Amino acid sequence: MKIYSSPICPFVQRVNAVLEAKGVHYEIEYVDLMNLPDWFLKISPNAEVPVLVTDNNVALFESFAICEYLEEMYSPKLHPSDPEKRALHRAWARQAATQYLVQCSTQRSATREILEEKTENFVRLFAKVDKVLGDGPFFDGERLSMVDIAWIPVLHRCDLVKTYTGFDFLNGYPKIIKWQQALLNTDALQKSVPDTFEEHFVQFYLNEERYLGRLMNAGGEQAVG
Ligand SMILES: N[C@@H](CCC(=O)N[C@@H](CS)C(=O)NCC(=O)O)C(=O)O
Repeated sequence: MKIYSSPICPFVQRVNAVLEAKGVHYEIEYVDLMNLPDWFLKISPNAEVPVLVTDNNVALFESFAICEYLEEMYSPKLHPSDPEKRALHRAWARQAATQYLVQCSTQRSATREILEEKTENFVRLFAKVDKVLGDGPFFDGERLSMVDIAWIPVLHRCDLVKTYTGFDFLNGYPKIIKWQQALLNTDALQKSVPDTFEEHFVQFYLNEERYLGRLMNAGGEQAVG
């Protein structure tokens, strides 16, 4: 199977992490989002990545639907078997996924004021999940599940922003930070992005046009105060 991809797309990362957690073999082809080729537009109804072309040559789109397809097709199962628990996991996975683009937009803020305003909205996500997180290390205890994977793109990006700029979206949420650290150590996260991920991330989100880029170049949150 083949996944059509873009290096820093969170929706792609979610699908890749499921493929990695299940040990499914796949190929990756990057498409240029600024210049989408006609053949890609024919297989991607919304002109978006990810698209996963199955071994039966069927092109699947929408990351949520792709993840559910992979869950039905391949072991180990990442959803709990109990239907109520599974419904709750899907609901908490959706909380994260609906914020992928909110996080992207927050990270792209041009000024400190815009960043703070957007952060206030974005971090509501953490206040909600903080109330249901258990003792960890993962969302549902010892076992990595589908809901963890939906949170990987969000928590991975929070870590990069903190590392490079000192700006901490997770300030005040020690339980979420512990969960984030557990996820950062999984193969599913490590292998869900290309080797050049950080380079692309820094180029796109931490350039001089973004407040976070200027913060990084000034030596980070502490230096700036
Ligand atoms: N709802 C879609 C969203 C996918 C999406 O927004 N992908 C972005 C990249 S992260 C994209 O391809 N945008 C098209 C563009 O930038 O032209 C999904 O879950 O797969």
